[in-house]
Amino acid sequence: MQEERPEGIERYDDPAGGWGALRAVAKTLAHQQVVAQGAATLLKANQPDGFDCPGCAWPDPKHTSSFEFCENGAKAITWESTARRVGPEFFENNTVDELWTWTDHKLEDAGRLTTPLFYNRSRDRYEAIEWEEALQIIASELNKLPDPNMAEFYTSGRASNEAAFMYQLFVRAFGTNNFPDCSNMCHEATSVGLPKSIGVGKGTVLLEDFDHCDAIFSFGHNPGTNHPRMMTTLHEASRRGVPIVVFNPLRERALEKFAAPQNPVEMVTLTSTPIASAYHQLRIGGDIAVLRGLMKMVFEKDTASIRRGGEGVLDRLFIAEHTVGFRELRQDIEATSWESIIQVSGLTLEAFSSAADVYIKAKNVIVCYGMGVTQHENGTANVQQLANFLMLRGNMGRKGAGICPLRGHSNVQGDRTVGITEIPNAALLDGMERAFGFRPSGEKGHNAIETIAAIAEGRSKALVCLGGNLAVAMSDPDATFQAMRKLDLAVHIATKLNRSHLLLAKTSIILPCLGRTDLDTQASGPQSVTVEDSMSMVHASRGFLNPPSPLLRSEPAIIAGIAKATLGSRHGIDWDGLIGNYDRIRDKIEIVFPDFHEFNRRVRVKGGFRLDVPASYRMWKTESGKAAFLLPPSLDGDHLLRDRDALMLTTIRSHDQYNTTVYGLDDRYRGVFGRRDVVFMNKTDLADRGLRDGDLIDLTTILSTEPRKASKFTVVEYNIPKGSVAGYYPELNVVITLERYDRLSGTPSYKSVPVIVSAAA
Ligand SMILES: Nc1nc2c(c(=O)[nH]1)N[C@H]1C(S)=C(S)[C@@H](COP(=O)(O)OP(=O)(O)OC[C@H]3O[C@@H](n4cnc5c(=O)[nH]c(N)nc54)[C@H](O)[C@@H]3O)O[C@H]1N2
Ligand SMILES: Nc1nc2c(c(=O)[nH]1)N[C@H]1C(S)=C(S)[C@@H](COP(=O)(O)OP(=O)(O)OC[C@H]3O[C@@H](n4cnc5c(=O)[nH]c(N)nc54)[C@H](O)[C@@H]3O)O[C@H]1N2
Ligand SMILES: [Mo]
Repeated sequence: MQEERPEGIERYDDPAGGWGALRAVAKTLAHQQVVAQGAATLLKANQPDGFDCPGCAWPDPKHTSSFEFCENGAKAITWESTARRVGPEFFENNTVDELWTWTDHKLEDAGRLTTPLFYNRSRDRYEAIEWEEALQIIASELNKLPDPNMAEFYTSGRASNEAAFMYQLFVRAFGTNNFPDCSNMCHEATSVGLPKSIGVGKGTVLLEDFDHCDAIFSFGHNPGTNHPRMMTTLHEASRRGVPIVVFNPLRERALEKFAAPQNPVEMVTLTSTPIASAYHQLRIGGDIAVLRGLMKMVFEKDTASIRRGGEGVLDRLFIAEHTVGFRELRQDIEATSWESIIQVSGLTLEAFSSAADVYIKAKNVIVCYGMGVTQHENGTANVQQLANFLMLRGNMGRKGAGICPLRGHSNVQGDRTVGITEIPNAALLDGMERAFGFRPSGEKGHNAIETIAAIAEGRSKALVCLGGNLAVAMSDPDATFQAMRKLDLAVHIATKLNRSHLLLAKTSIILPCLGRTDLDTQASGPQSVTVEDSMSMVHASRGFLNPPSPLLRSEPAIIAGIAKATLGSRHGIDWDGLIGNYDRIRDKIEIVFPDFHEFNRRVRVKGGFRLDVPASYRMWKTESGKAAFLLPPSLDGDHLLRDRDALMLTTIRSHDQYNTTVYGLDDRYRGVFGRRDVVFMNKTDLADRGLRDGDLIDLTTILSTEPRKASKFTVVEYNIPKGSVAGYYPELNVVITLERYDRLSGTPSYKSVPVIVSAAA
């Protein structure tokens, strides 16, 4: 009997990758009308003289590789290099009021922006404006503010090092540290959590460490969709017999089995390689419980080994020589009951025992993790417990072992490195003084959450966005949209139209910029920019396509334009000189951040260079000078959920989206086609609520002062642990209230939202 499923929900039994991935790319190329040019463009991605793929921050084998096929990289590139255009006529035909009713997909799919735009309220239309006039309006609005701290300067992680550095220079010269950043919604828990543990807020492994590891533990990331080139690494590791232990509430297909499109045998024989050696479906938000359980199991096995006259299973030398806090941690973990660990994590004692055996048996272990770990109220603690777990056996700072956060945007890590931070340290201020002869303010500025609060309360009146789609990416669109409409000035530097641009301020301006794939020509000729990947490798990126319109400017040039108009000759910065040749920007970066010594020379070496990560050679830049075992939070909070009959909601990316950019409506590997208005639920949870597969439901937030509701989603019976629900970002951001975020890092709790699920009203 054919089982009856909701519309658009199908079984998907194939491996990830394979022919399905090739077919998807052909379809994307056709849709964006870039077949001829597009195919050639793809071949330039991540090549020594080509551009850095804007798809993700996974490194390349020295950026010298032969072409690596990547379905979602191809989507990101063709989405940018589309033949579609959004010019003045587009806005003549569509009022902002009409555009507001368009979907996020349709807005961006309209094509590349071609001209600076100024919003004309009397006609409710964006209209073309000359660059100089736009820059003068922005300058006069910014200079009108009684206090520079009333302006907010957002960065999305696609900006190059050069653009980000120019931006922080301008903003600091203007006089504020208000730097909300996409990183605040992403890996801030890593940037804040790891320095306390190991003295650096970045990953410690290099790509070649994967060739030497004996086990990989994967927590809360979905590489088949979000870091597809990582599948090459996991595929190789699996074929080498390396166990890959996965902790993820959903059975992500690419973590189960993968057919490498570059492997002719798998392609022709329709076979694939298993990826996970063990797959543990923990409850959403259960990572602290899982890590407590894993460490408790390691301690029990250690005690047992010593009782038998063995040496134990811990790396006692490493712990004694390199760490502090071990005894307190062990005590705390051993005092946690198995009962609570099992209840909160949703995993069995046997699961913990087998995972601990893999961990103990392996000489070198790498832990990889993504948003499933960071986007929780205890996101920072989650990251720190991963470090604890690794350090029990000295898996930090040696070949084949370490921690590997999977960064988001292709240069989100680099933007931070070159000064996008709301909390400048003394080294940064000293560096700026050395390079530019003025000392910027050291006062703490706003992160993303604080920015929205400041705008909502009228304390901030101007917002400049270097890319991104802040309003849609943030929690609670009701509150966020309302806030943004109260601004005096909104400026968006962007490649494509999105909803944030339609949240009108008194003065609204859109400035169209070049993308990664576009040729950037300045006074001295064609320019390269630089980016830093997830493994702290810095390399050059050069676009080569003819820009979509002669009016477009590069991001660094736009920032210099705003700076010159706003600051005039203040601080005597030669804005035009810096833009004329980006080598000069890099010379300044090198003065501010000595880690970039000989920047221009080293970035011209094939493959680029690595920034210093002291923890990767066991140098701990912490307060104590040692790596620190830090105590995890307790598991007590969990009863709040059970008492209220609530479920924990997580929000995830589909296979056809890039953050708020929705390429299409399919989520192939999860068997969802042509729709995104679904939530995944466990069979028992459905039955308990008298619900059936395909019913319409509402989700209501609890444990927040102002509850929010998401209405009329279709429920899909799914293989997900009891007590857990999952659905798509950004559609479900409506139920994530602004007050739910990690107090240590400011990261919104996008992946643990307590909700009540009921039949749709
Ligand atoms: N194609 C594509 N590539 C991208 C992006 C994109 O949108 N599209 N976005 C880029 C950006 S900015 C980022 S940050 C990364 C994001 O990359 P990922 O971190 O892979 O992104 P997500 O889809 O948010 O979710 C990750 C996984 O966490 C799991 N998860 C959910 N809740 C929990 C939990 O409580 N515990 C655990 N252990 N796991 C959980 C989900 O099931 C999912 O598999 O990718 C980057 N690359
Ligand atoms: N519920 C929920 N919310 C989330 C998340 C989640 O997992 N769940 N994830 C969070 C995460 S990890 C992140 S990183 C944020 C993402 O937040 P953002 O980085 O703000 O959002 P994006 O969707 O990546 O931004 C897309 C826009 O960037 C612009 N753009 C694209 N390329 C370029 C370029 O080269 N230059 C310029 N100037 N503009 C460009 C285009 O106009 C496009 O519309 O969302 C966060 N929000
Ligand atoms: Mo991200």
